Amino acid sequence: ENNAFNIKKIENAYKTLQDNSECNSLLKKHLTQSVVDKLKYKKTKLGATLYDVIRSGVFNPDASVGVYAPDSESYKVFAALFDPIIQEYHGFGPNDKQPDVDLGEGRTKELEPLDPDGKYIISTRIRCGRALNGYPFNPLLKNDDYVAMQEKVKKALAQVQDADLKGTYYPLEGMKKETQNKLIADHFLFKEGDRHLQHANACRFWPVGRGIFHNNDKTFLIWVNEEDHLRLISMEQGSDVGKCLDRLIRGVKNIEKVVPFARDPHLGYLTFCPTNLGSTVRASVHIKLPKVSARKDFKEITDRLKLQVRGIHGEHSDSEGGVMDISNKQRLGLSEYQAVRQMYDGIKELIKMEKESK
Ligand code: ADP
Ligand code: CIR
Repeated sequence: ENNAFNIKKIENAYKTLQDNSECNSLLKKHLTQSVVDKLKYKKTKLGATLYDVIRSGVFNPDASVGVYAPDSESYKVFAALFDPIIQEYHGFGPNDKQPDVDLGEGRTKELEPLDPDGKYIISTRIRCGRALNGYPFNPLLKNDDYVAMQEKVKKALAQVQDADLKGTYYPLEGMKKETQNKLIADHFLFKEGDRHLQHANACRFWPVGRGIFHNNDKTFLIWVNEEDHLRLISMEQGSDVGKCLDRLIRGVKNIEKVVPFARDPHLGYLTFCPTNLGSTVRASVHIKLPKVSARKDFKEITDRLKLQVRGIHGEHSDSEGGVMDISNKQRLGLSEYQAVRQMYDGIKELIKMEKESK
């Protein structure tokens, strides 16, 4: 509710952020006094306020971005804050339009294995996010929504046709801690207790309605109701990006036949975090590049190639044994296929540099 108390919280949050010299988030940069004054009285139809948008980044000054959209309307109502953040993260302006869907069907063969000898790349993963039509994002979902959404998705998953994609849905509720921790350690399942998500009010009623589907080989997986309603994932050992993408495309097509996904004409597929809008694709490799990654200008190199570097256990984790997670950075303003290519071309270049370094 946008009462005096909520407005006070927004004003205090603004001061806290601006006074924190260690905070470098996009939220801090773009939440100016004039943006606060413009947005502090606003509310979406479902009742989300500016405080709900910025809460995560206020409690986590080390965030790189710091904002989430409680519902899709938030991207419009709070555009004065989201637009400059989206512009800076993706290079996508308020009048730009997400291109039509192009998953790369029929062209996956162009993406030959990046490292056929297996000298640098350990594994490849491509994921995309989807929202179910008619539901807001986590902070506004009720216990019953989680239950209903999980049921819908389970029904859809039971209709998967392709033999290699068929699998089982495992709800988090009732899962043995041991099983859960093993799935997380092996990179298959989302982690629990992410403080960025928790402070965004995204973990309410946990573990109700949360779970994971996977095929027998654990090469096609779907996360249900973690950060996004759905995360569809294709992953495998080695560097065959084309094969990995082909499997993801078939998975997406199998599911979208039965569940309608939320798509916006301007922003493309809708996601909870603005960094994932549009294509929603993060294509990554687990890779070792001892020489190139030791260079002082490694960050400049990856920035130029539009690549994002994460640690071995994903976002906000550290590298281990020299293994990094490197992916496309941009997701909005380019097609799904182009997002995969951003990773593919960049990694190709990094491997070339590694080979040429002394
Ligand atoms: P997301 O990719 O969904 O944005 P994370 O960065 O948290 O989220 O990564 C989720 C999981 O996927 C982590 O366990 C991470 O180590 C794993 N992962 C990411 N890329 C790869 C890869 N190329 N090979 C194996 N596991 C990967
Ligand atoms: C943050 O701001 O650090 C978290 N809310 C996650 C942001 C999305 N992740 C990313 O692209 N690094």
